Amino acid sequence: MADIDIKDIIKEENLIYTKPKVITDTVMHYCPGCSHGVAHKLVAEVIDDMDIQDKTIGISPVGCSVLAYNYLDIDWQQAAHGRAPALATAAKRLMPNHYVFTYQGDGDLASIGAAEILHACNRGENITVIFINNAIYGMTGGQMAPTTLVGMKTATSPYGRSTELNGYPLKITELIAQLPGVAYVTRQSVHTPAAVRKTKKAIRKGFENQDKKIGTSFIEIVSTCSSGWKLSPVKSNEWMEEHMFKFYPLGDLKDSEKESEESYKKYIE
Ligand SMILES: Cc1ncc(C[n+]2csc(CCOP(=O)(O)OP(=O)(O)O)c2C)c(N)n1
Ligand code: SF4
Ligand SMILES: [Mg+2]
Repeated sequence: MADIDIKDIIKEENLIYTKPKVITDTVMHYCPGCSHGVAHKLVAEVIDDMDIQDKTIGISPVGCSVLAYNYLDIDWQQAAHGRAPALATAAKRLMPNHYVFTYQGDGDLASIGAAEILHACNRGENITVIFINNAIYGMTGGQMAPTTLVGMKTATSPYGRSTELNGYPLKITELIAQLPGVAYVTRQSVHTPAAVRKTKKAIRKGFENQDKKIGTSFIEIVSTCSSGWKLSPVKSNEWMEEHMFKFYPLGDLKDSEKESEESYKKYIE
């Protein structure tokens, strides 16, 4: 067999995978098994594929993904806890030709920022929202979030979430889907290659909807928090499939590209 030099193999035309251009070389701080890293990569791939690196503005939250601005080489604003939709509103209105997205955890979006997200979506702001629902406050040590499942143990519900004491988990995505200003609502995950592909498609659609000016796009990613859940990465995925997907089923909740007027009519009837 003829000798093959490594340089003959490592060639542009033989490349089957490469890191998205938009992802920086900074080492991510996320725990092993955390969904944030995969979600970041998908946002970066969409920005690469659409060739919009120089006209994308991300609004990062407070939470484990507060440092998202270190990992994606685009313009960023960092919002106070829960206030990303308000900041995104301002950025998009001032720079309507830019693609503006928020990236928010469930504590950020569904708890302290519940008012901001509902009003921004109800106004139909022309932005994309990426909602990382891991059912816990990951960054601050695993406290209960509005999205924590009934019976789920967290630092502040050590015996499991009790409906009597803590009420029911909030399906904020279902609430948002009812708002006439919202064009597209979907719930996805990133636990398998197939799920990753679907989520990427959803994020791309969310970004492309900004060109169509049809209202807010809202993409929930049901996610793992291996550290907060105190499970290994593999067990976290299994636990998510078994418990999270039952309460937060995957799929599209709304795709009203053609139905915006119709949905408003139904709303006022
Ligand atoms: C105004 C304000 N209130 C509370 C906090 C404390 N805090 C920081 S992150 C966080 C929760 C983060 O949870 P989540 O948004 O679900 O993100 P995750 O870390 O799970 O990705 C809280 C309560 C804060 N930084 N600012
Ligand atoms: S604490 Fe949870 S959400 Fe935060 S980086 Fe670790 S696994 Fe991810
Ligand atoms: Mg969280």
